Amino acid sequence: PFMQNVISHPIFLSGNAKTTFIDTSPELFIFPKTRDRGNKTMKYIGNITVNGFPGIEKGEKKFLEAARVPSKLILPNEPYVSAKNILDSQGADAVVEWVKNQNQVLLTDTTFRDAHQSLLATRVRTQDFVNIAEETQKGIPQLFSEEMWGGATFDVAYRFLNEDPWERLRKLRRRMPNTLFQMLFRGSNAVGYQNYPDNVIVEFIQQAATNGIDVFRIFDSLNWIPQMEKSIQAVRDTGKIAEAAICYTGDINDPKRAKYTVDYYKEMALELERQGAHIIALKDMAGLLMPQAAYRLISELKATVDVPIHLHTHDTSGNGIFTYASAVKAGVDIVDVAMSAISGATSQPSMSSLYYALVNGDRTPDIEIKNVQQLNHYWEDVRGFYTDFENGISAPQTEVYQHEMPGGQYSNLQQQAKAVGLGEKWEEVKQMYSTVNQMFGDVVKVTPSSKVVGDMALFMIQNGLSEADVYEKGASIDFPDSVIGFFRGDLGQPVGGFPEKLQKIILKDKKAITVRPGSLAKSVDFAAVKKELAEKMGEEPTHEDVLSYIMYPQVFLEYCKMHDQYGDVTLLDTPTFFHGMRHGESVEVRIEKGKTLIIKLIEVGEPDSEGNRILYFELNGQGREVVIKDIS
Ligand code: 3PY
Ligand code: ZN
Repeated sequence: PFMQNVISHPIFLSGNAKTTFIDTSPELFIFPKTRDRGNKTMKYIGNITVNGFPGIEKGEKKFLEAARVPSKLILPNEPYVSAKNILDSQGADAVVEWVKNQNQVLLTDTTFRDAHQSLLATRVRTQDFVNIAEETQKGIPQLFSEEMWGGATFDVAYRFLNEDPWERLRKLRRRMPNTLFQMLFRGSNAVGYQNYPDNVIVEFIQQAATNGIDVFRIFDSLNWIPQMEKSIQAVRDTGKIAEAAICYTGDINDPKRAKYTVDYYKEMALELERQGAHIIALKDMAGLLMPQAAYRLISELKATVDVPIHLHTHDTSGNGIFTYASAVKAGVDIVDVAMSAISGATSQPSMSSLYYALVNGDRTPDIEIKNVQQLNHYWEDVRGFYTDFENGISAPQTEVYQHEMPGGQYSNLQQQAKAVGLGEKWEEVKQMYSTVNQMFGDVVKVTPSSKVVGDMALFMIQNGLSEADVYEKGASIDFPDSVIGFFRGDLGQPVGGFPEKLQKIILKDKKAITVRPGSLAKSVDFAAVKKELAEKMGEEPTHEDVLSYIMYPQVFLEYCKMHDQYGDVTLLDTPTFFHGMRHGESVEVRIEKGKTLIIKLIEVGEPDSEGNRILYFELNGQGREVVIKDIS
């Protein structure tokens, strides 16, 4: 029925309304939000049109078509029983057995997480996943999993995209009920860059599981197992799949590098299996695992542990497919790949390339390649929406074997360098990154330890410091906070311990710890934080809000402010979200089923003496004005 509110009710309009009328008709005080939503959306568009999107150079909005969604997917004759169906009906151990019984190599698609984290600064928006989610499940039901959460996606969603990452998870979960959802979990660092108290880790895992995560890839940025134990157990307690990761660094086949040997990796795998890992991931976050090393290491790991092995690499060197083909020969169970259009270089190797590398063999992935190719057309188009965030690497770079920078960090550090005016010195930054790694004792470099190495490299170049300078003048130098924290043991203990001389120089009179930082941290009182947050938000936060606020207090509050001001901007198409509108352009915003806002920008007025411009819009055919302060 048509809902009306009090001011349009006939009794009210007749002037006969008494106070009892108001008491007995509370539903009349529900004011529809539509007008508000329209205004907020126009405000957002107006602001971007006038002032541009932070971090993007202002320019003409390109003419981009909506991305092509496949129309001719080939469907299996019978419904496919997926890994997700097995998890839901028989539990995690049954999935493990199912994986072990496969002859084919299984695939995880990283398009929704690591691929765009590594190529497009993690900027792909929920809407661009939502629009292809159902087709992805329909077209490739055989995927072992879709990696779609965690890593940097969590804070980037709030920080740069004005999105709630939990909502992304729920939206995709509804559209892909038969696909395992995988996330990258930084052990004691959860989805942040620092250690959190144990009860935060456990609570976060439970909420992630409740909202739809099935496979948790747990790693520690220094390969320090004490930092992973709680997470492995917490995932097991939810009934989901605990995939514990070994981060790969160095080169097992280089006789000059004695730190990270085959035996080192084998021992770590055995310990993770003992800790209860359902699957062991070999996480080659920088793409350092060369083909012959892959054959050797996977063979050794397969002979050492009983659980399946899941290999992750980045294609930075251009050797990714060769590495995977060698690993497949050695018996790897699952590998990570991405849609071609968003694969290669610092991202994962291409799913369809790998398919043809293995076609007509005994371990060929059981996928419908024509479907994969059709889905790829969509990603060819979507990549065009994000050209502002490209990292500029379009060809293989074998230098990664020297600098060892993770694929997911490359574009981030590049941005960080630009922000401090070192954009021109990128080659030097890469060189220094490698020097710092050796100064630190050759550490595992992955978020957040990789960030510490990057921070130190930038710091040294900015201040014109050489390695020798650090040792000679270090006593009078204030090092970056992240570096001090690292040497204090805040991220845990590196393999082989800290280099003592440098530790003294950096810590000065501060004391280092050798125990797990989580064992010293006080548990978080969730009820108290909830109360504090409620006051700041002016409304009751959800449990997910509370967790986000604990991880990223400032970022989360900023997001709330933006959300109040602009409403749900996730519904805008991506070119409009980043570039606003052209004069005369119309966009459609589907705000709910059967309700669409049609917004047309008529004209942008000249600024008044205070810089305010009036923007003339039409909202569903009605003229509207929005005032925007020009700060561009
Ligand atoms: C992350 O932690 O975000 C990573 O991608 C590590 O490889
Ligand atoms: Zn990765």
